Amino acid sequence: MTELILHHYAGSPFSQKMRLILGYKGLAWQSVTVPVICPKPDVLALTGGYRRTPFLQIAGDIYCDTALMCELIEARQATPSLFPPQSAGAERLLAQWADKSLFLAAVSYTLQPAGAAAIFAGAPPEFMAAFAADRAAMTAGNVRPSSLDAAAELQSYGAWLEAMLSDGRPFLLGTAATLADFAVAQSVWFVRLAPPVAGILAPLQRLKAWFERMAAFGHGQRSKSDSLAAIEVARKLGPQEPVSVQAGLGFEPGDKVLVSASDYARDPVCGELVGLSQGRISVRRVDERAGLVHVHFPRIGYALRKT
Ligand SMILES: N[C@@H](CCC(=O)N[C@@H](CS)C(=O)NCC(=O)O)C(=O)O
Repeated sequence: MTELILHHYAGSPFSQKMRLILGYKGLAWQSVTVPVICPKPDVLALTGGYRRTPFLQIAGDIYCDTALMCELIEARQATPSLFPPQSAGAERLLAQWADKSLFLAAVSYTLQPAGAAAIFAGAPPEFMAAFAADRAAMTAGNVRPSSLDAAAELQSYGAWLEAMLSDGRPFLLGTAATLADFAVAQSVWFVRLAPPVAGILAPLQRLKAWFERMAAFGHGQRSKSDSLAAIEVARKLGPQEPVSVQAGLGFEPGDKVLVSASDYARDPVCGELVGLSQGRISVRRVDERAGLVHVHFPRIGYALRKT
């Protein structure tokens, strides 16, 4: 099987979601560390403009957004499943809430001054300023909750999660972990990275035990690589996954299109449409360094327009 290459960085919550899923599935993967802020020239060589973290590469196929990565990893390695039949689809709904509402509350709360000082301990003040400017540009036009608003949300969300575990079940939807557990775990993990503010979770003892069960899945077998090697892999192997444009969805194969996230970090990826289904968009592009690549996005959460 061609190698899984995860492009990520240590402090990224969505990356932590994927690292834990790779651990749960017992998969081997190559690790490429990407910059925390722009510029990210080696990221863009592969993605064509998508700057969010993480993304997953298999040969010359580039998978953006953890929602899509989870579907792909499940297709590659079905057990243990992220979508067990007994959860009856509830895991996707809960994961979407966690990826949006819980994540925004957790990050906005944790990055208040005392939390940010812990998260960025040892970083020079210029980096802190550059980080703030980068994220402000990335979320321009979005309203970010104040730390008090975020604290109020997080307290309620924490209580909801604690209630789900109140009957003694080990995981949020029952006896086995599902996608929902991993989506929630990334935010709990991020809050816990900042001890000065992590006390907000202290009353939630069932959530604490649940988090420890999640952390015990580990990160799978990780080996270190780098962005230049990953670009070379793409150039050498090219895209491998078959793609096709389904009829009746408003687009034709070969349409020149722009794809952009609909919430934040809306930098567009421009290319030729080679794949479209109810769940996925795939765009063909040629990069000077990476050669021919297919960049894949989930259909939900991404705007697709003809240029
Ligand atoms: N919906 C996306 C969200 C990813 C996301 O927001 N990632 C954060 C890091 S955890 C990010 O991209 N931050 C800006 C950056 O890394 O440049 C996903 O599921 O992958």
